[in-house]
This record gives sequence, structure tokens and C-alpha cells, in this order.
Amino acid sequence: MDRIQLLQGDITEMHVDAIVNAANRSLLGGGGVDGAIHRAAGPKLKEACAKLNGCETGQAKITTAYRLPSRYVIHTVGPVWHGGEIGEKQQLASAYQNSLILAKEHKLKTIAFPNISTGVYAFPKELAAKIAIQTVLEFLDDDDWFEEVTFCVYDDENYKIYQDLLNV
Ligand code: AR6
Repeated sequence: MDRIQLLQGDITEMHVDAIVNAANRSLLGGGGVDGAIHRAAGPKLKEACAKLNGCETGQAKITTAYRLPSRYVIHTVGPVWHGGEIGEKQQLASAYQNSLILAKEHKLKTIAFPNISTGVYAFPKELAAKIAIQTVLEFLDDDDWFEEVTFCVYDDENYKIYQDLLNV
């Protein structure tokens, strides 16, 4: 728990090794946090993403971060919520897990996550938070690589949910 941080704010302003983007399978940009990251990083990010051939749901790909203060952007694709019976929970856990694996492969020590799938993709916020926290905690329990994992929460509802679940 001591390597987990909760923060409310804009992930594009974070000075960490990697910020995670809640992207779509095209990786060509969109709204929400994805739009904010592309705007702040500048047009070169989209050029880099265009070379990645998209990304499957639950998987992750990496680019440098261009004008952002972070060093890298890890682009992951969370599931669209369809009621929870078609593997959405596992796919959300995979998005967190594969982002962490990719960060470690690139020797990155600090990483910040937005609340993947809880905006346009309509995943229930409390359930998404439980899955996010459990997946990150399990990873950190098994592995001492990461120095700090930040949940960068934007909206008040998610912030309250994370405060309650993390007991902070
Ligand atoms: N910093 C941190 N979190 C943010 C920011 C920000 N600047 N802006 C929004 N959020 P969403 P999704 C939070 O919709 O549900 C895009 O169009 C927001 O409050 O960005 O995974 C993609 O291209 C919410 O809690 O992502 C995809 O098509 C969280 O980010 C689709 O949306 C996620 O909301 C992905 O949908």
C-alpha cells in the first residue's frame, strides 16, 4: 500500500516515468483523457500511434510522451461496459496488468493511471475502482520493481470512491 498514491488532477501534468492513456483500439485519439493527452503531447504523438497498428482490448502499447512532462505514454484499451457478462471485468484487469508489465519491460519505475473505462466506456465506477486497486496491489505484492503507482483521478465521484477503498 505504501507504493500506491491517490491524486486528484490532470494526468497530462504528471511528472512520472509513464502515464497511462485510456485509448480506443485505433489508438488514433478520441475524447476524454485520450483527447487531453493528445492535445498536451502535440501532433507527434498521433504520428507515433499511427505506426502501432492499433491495440486490442486489454492490451497495451507504448510511445514516448513528446511535449508531456512524463517520459512515456502507455496506451491501453479498456472494455466498453455491456453489462458485465462478456468478460469486461477480466479485460479491465488485463488493461492494468499489461500496462504494468510493459512499464517494467521498459524499466520505468513510476506510473500513473487514469480511471480506465469509467467515462465514455461506461464501466460502473466502484466496480472499476475495485478491479484497478486489486490488480495493482496483486502486482506490487509479487514484485518490488515499481517505486510508485499513482491513481490519478479526475472527477469527484471517482475520487470519493478511491478515498473510501484505499482508506485515505
Ligand atoms: N486526467 C485524468 N483523468 C481524466 C482526464 C484527465 N485530463 N480527463 C478525463 N479523465 P474516458 P474511457 C477521466 O472517457 O471510459 C476516448 O474517446 C474521466 O473522468 O477518457 O476508457 C477514447 O478514445 C474518467 O474517469 O475513457 C476511447 O474511445 C476517465 O478519465 C474512449 O474515450 C476515463 O474516461 C475510452 O473511454
